[in-house]
Amino acid sequence: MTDLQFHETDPFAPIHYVYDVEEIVCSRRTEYQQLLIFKSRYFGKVLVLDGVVQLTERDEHFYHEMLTHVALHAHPRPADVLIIGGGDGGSLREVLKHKTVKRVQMVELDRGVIDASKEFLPTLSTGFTDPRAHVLETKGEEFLARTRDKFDLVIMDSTDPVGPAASLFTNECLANAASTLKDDGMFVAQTESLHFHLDFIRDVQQKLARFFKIADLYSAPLATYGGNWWTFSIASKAHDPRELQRRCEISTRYYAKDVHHQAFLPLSLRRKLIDGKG
Ligand code: AG3
Repeated sequence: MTDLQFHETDPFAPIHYVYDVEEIVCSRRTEYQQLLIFKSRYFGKVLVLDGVVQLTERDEHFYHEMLTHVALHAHPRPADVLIIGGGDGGSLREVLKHKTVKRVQMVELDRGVIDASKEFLPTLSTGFTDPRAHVLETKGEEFLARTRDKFDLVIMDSTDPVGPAASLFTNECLANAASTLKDDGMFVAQTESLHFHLDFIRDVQQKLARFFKIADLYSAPLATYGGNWWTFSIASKAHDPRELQRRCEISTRYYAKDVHHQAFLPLSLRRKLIDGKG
């Protein structure tokens, strides 16, 4: 134990973690939120927004690889990708690993997160200098409501769906996400823990099923998010997200072909949890 500790105040989970802090790297108020980066001996640098841990250097690859590569491999040729949120750059870094990707539009409201990541999280923010990356500072739901661009893939890398991020999961916003996709487009969002947020996950799955041919759910083990059994809701207009359309040729630490298959909920469990049957 160190003398200095960080007590997480997660308004969306019935559990709160305490971290040993080695050093405060950055603590500042952005235009929208309180931003803290501290260093922990085990987790490396930890990014915290408004008291909630967003990522740690130790386990962020589980989250960012799984949020991005499942859809990127289930789509035959992802070229135009939209990332909503994700200002730390972790998702952007992963998306840019794919040579098929020609353009990534990131829509992040808080420039302060991008700036802090560029300054203090160099392993996350590598993608911002890539010529394929474009950043727009505006609200995700507003961008989706008015854009005329068409994408192969929409990725929602949001904070917990309480407060500002709640408006990304409304019927209206998800319908707009569906219409901004091409005919064989895919959508994926981080959707919290199966242990703690089942009602939220069910709600998102039911909404997605209205706007897409396929709505499905997969998970990844996260060390640092309350509930740990972390989910990603994926939806698709044509291709089955459980199937890989392309060989996995990129370098990853956790994502792999067999991880892709194994990550999806067994159908019997899905029926029970999401459809309330069986
Ligand atoms: N976005 C998901 C953060 C969830 C945090 N929740 C929590 N700790 N209870 C992370 C953004 C990383 N790019």
